[in-house]
Amino acid sequence: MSSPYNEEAKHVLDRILSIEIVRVTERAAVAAARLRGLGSEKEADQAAVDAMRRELGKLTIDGTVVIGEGERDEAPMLFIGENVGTGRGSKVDIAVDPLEGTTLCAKNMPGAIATMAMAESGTLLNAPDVYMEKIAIGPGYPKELVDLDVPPAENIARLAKAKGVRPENITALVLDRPRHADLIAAVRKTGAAVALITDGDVAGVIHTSDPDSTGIDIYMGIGGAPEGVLAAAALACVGGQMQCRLVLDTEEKRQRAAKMGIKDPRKKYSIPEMVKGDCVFAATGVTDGNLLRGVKFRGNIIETETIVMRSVTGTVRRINAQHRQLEKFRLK
Ligand code: VTB
Repeated sequence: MSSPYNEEAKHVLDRILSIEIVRVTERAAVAAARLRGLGSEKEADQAAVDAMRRELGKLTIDGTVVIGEGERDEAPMLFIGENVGTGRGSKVDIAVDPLEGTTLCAKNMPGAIATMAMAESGTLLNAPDVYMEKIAIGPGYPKELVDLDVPPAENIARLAKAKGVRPENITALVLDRPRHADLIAAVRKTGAAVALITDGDVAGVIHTSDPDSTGIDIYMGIGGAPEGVLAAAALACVGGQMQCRLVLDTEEKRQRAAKMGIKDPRKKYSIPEMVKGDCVFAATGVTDGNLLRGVKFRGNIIETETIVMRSVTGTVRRINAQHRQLEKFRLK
């Protein structure tokens, strides 16, 4: 009989890596936080990208970016297909959003994070940078309770029934966009409340995993596909359901998706179809938010808060770090 240790050893993503990736999101968050409130989305994003890439380069992995800053011709760094890490060690897929919520950071508004996920090679959905329809609820509900193809009111009714409450006691989180006007109206008509966010739907989806503390029962609407895969990686660790569908509404997008191996452009993906193997997920707060505190600069000390999760065990850690700005420890 194999010992638990041997069982563990079979997993490609060893436990050390799940701590190592914290450094990556910490460095990206600190770099972006230095540019908080300066009104420059691009610069803040670039600082986070540079820092993340530098730290990824130190990891003992043979990594390939599958969710990144864009496709090769439009992104000089962390483009889809780029190899990262030392080249030795486990072969892994990497999903990054070095600054999720560039506008939130540029305007110093709540909820900007630096985030990444790492998974066994070939197990993360390779999604093009297009929109994605998303619906997500927390753990403990019957399988396939909610569905992208049923009307919003029906999803709210099903969720309320399963939770044993009235629709009035349900809160849906939605990105505040004109494209969601009908969705928002339909949800409100049921009596359910709509909480709106201006950006940041990775954190938005994660909110559904702990409704008692976040007050969010369901995430609904259309956001970025890369953010969708990152959120799916987080839910793969903490539990919960998510259903997603790429918005491939032009021939050009369908061709780009086909090149990434997507055969059925209308496919609805569940979490295990987006994240097929073991994964780890980490996010560090850039600005203060419900999920994470932002970076604090206190004299010679920089404080960060990171959440890191691992799907094999479902462990969720919060890591509060103090980075000392002594010459020998200086964060670059
Ligand atoms: C979301 C959100 C991001 O983009 O995915 C959203 O999570 C979707 O795109 O933070 P639009 O802004 O075009 O609606 C962001 O807001 C920015 O990348």
